[in-house]
Amino acid sequence: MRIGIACYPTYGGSGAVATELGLQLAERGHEVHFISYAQPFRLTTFRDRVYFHEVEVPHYPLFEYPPYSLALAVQVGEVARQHDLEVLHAHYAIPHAAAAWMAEQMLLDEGHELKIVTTLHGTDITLVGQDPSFWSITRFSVERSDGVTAVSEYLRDETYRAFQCRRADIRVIPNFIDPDVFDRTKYECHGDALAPGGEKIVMHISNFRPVKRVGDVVAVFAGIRDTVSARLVFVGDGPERAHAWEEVTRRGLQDDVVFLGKLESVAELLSCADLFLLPSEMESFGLVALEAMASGVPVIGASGSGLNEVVEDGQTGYLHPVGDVAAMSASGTRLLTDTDLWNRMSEAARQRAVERFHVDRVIPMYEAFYAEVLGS
Ligand code: GMT
Repeated sequence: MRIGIACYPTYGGSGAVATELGLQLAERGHEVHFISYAQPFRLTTFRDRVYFHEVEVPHYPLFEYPPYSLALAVQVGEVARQHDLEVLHAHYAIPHAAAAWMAEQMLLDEGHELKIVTTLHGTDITLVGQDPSFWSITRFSVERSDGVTAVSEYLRDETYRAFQCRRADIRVIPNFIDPDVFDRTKYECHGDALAPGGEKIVMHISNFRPVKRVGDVVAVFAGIRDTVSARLVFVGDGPERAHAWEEVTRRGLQDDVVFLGKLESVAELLSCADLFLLPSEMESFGLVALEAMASGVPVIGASGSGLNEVVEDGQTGYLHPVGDVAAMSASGTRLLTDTDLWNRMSEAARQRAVERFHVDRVIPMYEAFYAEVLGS
């Protein structure tokens, strides 16, 4: 198949999933064309059958807000014409699904039929899409896509609830991992540098948006630190980093917390983690929790959203209500002080990640879905 992928190129879940999916599809013999305003951050080396098309938005004095969605629609149309694309896969509804629909309409006038598949990732539905400025276009884009997938049952149900998209038959295709990449036995752990005194390593990786509740990460760690010799390692960056640092200083934990900033070597870092914290207000899925589990790291997180479909409470980690930092600290302390329990959970986490979310199990679901949408 000849497939276009429109996605965000940045450090974040939807861009990571879109890029890994495209690379896997190319390895399976498909021709893949990425379309975005910059090279996706995980697309760093030459790969056979993989192409990148940059979207350029011209600057003009009248454009206080340069119309990226229009430039994207034009580029999707161009790439579809030049490479005879069959499917355009839009990752994150806003603006990719809307721009894809515009391109589809322009191409139809020329007799070129391009099918649009949209994958909903999370905040496009649960946060941004529900803003009154975007609600109706998000609903329209979902309903006008030829196929729609959501990364969890939670997100599918939330889409039906918030947008009443009765015309869309939303399929759940979960996120995936390559267990050969996320394998703690493959990397030399940097434990000596991160925890020079042999402390347990508690980790959080995110884009530090308010939804991640990084203040809770610090509070949960503080509770664990009361009884366990441990260090907290933050990876990533974003608007709440200053707030996280404030919480660290307010609690006098400066010597026990390290901020590494944005790093791409996530698998390597996870290989020396003992515990992963993800107390988000909401996660449609929680890809980073899956990456931690595949690396044999139990997860402590917040219940009530898509994370429940990834972390099996009491088996591969513990989930507690959003904001219940005391319960999260108690579970983390228990895990880090009971070696048998930790070994059991670490093994179960890896096993669940490999059995349910293996890349070789999930990519064929997308291939089958494209074929269904194409009617072949
Ligand atoms: O909030 C993020 O972490 C980024 C965001 C994105 O779209 O880039 O992540 C969302 O998509 C990921 C990949 O499908 C999911 O694993 C995350 O759970 C989801 N984030 C939220 O729902 C908050």
